[in-house]
Amino acid sequence: MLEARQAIEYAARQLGFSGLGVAPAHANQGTILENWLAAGKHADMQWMERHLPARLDPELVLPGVRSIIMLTYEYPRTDARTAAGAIARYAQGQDYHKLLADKLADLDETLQWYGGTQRCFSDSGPVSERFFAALAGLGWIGRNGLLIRPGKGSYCFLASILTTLELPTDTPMPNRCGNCHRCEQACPTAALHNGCCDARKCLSFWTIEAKSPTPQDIQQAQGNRLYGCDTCQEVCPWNRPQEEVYIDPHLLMPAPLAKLSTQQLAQMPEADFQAIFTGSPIRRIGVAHLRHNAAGLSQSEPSL
Ligand code: B12
Ligand code: SF4
Ligand code: SF4
Repeated sequence: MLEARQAIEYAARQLGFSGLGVAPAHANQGTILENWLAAGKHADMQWMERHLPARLDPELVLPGVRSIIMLTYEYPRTDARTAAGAIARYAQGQDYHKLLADKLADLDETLQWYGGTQRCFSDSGPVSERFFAALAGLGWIGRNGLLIRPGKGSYCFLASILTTLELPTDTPMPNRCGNCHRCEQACPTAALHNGCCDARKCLSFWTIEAKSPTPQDIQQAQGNRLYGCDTCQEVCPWNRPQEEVYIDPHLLMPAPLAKLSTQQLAQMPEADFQAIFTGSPIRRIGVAHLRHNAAGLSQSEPSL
């Protein structure tokens, strides 16, 4: 199946993916995820408990799966500030779920040509994307929990293609964090331990995923984070620009978003929210959560 692998590598490059690696589908993931869930570190993301069996056994996601193709897609590295506060770099432009789903559908077609049946995801299905990306030799899991690539750092989306084809696999690379602990030290809520993030403390969770109001101690640490948090990536020495990479212009911040003030956001009418955020990943949290985040900004000291 060398020919299929070469074809998919070529097609992925043409579609703008920056890296591709292949992992065997039936690798043992150990107990990290189970222990994380058992300790309640997923906060109120109940769907993670439901996904556990499929996360540990890709056969439940695609019967007959043999290989998992992991891909990286770069997002902007420059910070994403609005007049009100910071948006996580990955979320400043168009919604990557849709952008990558269309590209993954093209890659699916290429693999069908070689007789494969596929299921494709990017942050949209029960797949341990970081585990398989590391196993596919794309990088290592840093102490900030993210996949880090030598020369390119961690500012990338991961996408996965489960396929029934048996493709040549790649070799994992050693962890290069060394004695560095900058991410753990810089995290404003001490959410990082042993390469895992405790969502109950993580500002990314509270400003994006949480369904309940932010506890006061977390809100005090919010600083100028309007949506998501990049602190544990900003301090990582592997994210100092090294290689030039292609950045998809769809992922850059549109001008109307950059101009929004805290007051406009905190009082934003639903109709304005729909007009400004349709097509953005931020739309998913809804206007009430965005207003809540904006209110948190005005109550805390800037910290980025
Ligand atoms: C739930 C989730 C969150 C939660 C929980 C965070 C967490 N760290 O678990 C919240 C909402 C807080 C969150 C935040 C963020 N997230 Co998030 N998130 C996810 C999601 C959906 C599942 C992650 C998960 O299962 N966590 C639980 C832990 C225990 O499982 P795991 O991360 O898979 O860990 C495995 C590996 O660590 C592995 N492992 C550990 N050590 C080693 C060593 C070796 C050698 C190997 C082989 C494996 C290995 O074992 C674990 C079990 O399989 C993934 C998408 C996906 N389907 O995987 C995106 C994902 C991890 N998130 C992503 C991003 C970008 C972010 C943010 C940066 C967004 C932001 N700027 O605000 C932050 C970063 C926070 C952080 N430091 O992790 C990207 C990461 C890209 C990358 N370069 O790694 C992903 C992959 C989405 C995507 N497809 O692009 N996220
Ligand atoms: S995203 Fe922010 S709050 Fe979450 S672990 Fe990283 S630095 Fe800490
Ligand atoms: S900041 Fe240091 S410890 Fe954290 S992920 Fe980067 S290299 Fe590893």
